[in-house]
Amino acid sequence: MFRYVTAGESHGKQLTVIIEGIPAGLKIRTADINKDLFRRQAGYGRGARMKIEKDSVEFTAGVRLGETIGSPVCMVIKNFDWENWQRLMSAEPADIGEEAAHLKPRPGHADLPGAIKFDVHDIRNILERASARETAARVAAGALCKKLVSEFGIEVYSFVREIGGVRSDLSGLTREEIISLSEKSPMRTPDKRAEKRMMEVISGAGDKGDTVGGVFTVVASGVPVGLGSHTQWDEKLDAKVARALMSIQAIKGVEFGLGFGFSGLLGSAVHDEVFYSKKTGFYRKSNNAGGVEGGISNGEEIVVSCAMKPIPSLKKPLASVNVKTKKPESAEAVRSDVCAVPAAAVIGESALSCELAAALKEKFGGDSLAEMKKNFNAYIGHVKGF
Ligand code: EPS
Repeated sequence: MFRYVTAGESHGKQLTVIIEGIPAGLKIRTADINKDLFRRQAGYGRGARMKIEKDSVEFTAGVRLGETIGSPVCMVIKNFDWENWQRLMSAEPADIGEEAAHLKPRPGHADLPGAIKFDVHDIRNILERASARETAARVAAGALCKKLVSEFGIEVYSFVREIGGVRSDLSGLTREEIISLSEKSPMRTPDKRAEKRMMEVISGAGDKGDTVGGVFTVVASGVPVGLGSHTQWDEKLDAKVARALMSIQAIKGVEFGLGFGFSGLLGSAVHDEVFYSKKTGFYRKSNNAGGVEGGISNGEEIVVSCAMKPIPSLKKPLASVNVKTKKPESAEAVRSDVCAVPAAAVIGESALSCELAAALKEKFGGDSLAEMKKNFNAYIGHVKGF
């Protein structure tokens, strides 16, 4: 059984993540986790909050002498901004004054449906947890899972395909070039010309108090054939990955491989024909399926893209209604990011890594990493002999 949960409010004391099902014997250091936390904080278009936070984890359970011990792994990340919010976020009863209440819901945010559902007028109770700050905890879980899946030859990376309508041109780039160019780019995109235009669009939108969204792609290479199953709807690997990605704040669309592009083309033009050679076994010359057929990984790269909506916290707010007075008012104008698509790409890597770790654990079991690898190697032997 593999699962993870997070806790923590955006301006609360800390974020916490607990991950169950990581086998014993996985070597892990805080630096492995902090590397991805740092990548998540980067990117042109982030707001002032990122200057306050410097995310790093502390392991509080499940790791001893640099190795997992098979018990639940717990990691905490301090919110440095909490210093400024202690009174407003106090766990003990405190008089915070009526004027502190956030009463004007932002269209596109969890504010209004959350307030109605949880029966609160001060929307802070909703926005604190709906905030994308929570994703730092998920990235910590993802970094641990990335380390686990790398033991099985799986590498996960991401890049930004589009921001504010500006598309990157990936033609002619190798996988290695896409990875290294994206890693160096403030937009996490391999196309320098598009990067410049994306930054212009972001600064233009920011100047007008507006926000922009975009599309990122997450890739996992080295995934063996046979993760996930066609036999039941909720065992399909693509369904599980799509759920994990869709749950990232502000994601409104998820597609595998050609995705929506499949709909207008003929079957003969899109399906990845099957070839065989003694050396490589079964293989494909294209990967429109995005590495999953019938809910099962097919041995090709898993390629999944996500559309992120523009962040709903606008400095120049949209029309709304005060939830207390019911009078029309502009939505609350709060500090936020103009664009967080590059950060979302890193979060996407984490979501995919967690699902792949879960799928590996389900298929190969094992309480220790050595046991899991033994089972994995036996299966790979079967695949090679098929
Ligand atoms: C967020 C609003 C901003 C972002 C935050 C998500 O925070 P604040 O309200 O403190 O300015 O910076 O993202 C993070 C803190 C983060 O670590 O990604 C929101 O409302 O969702």
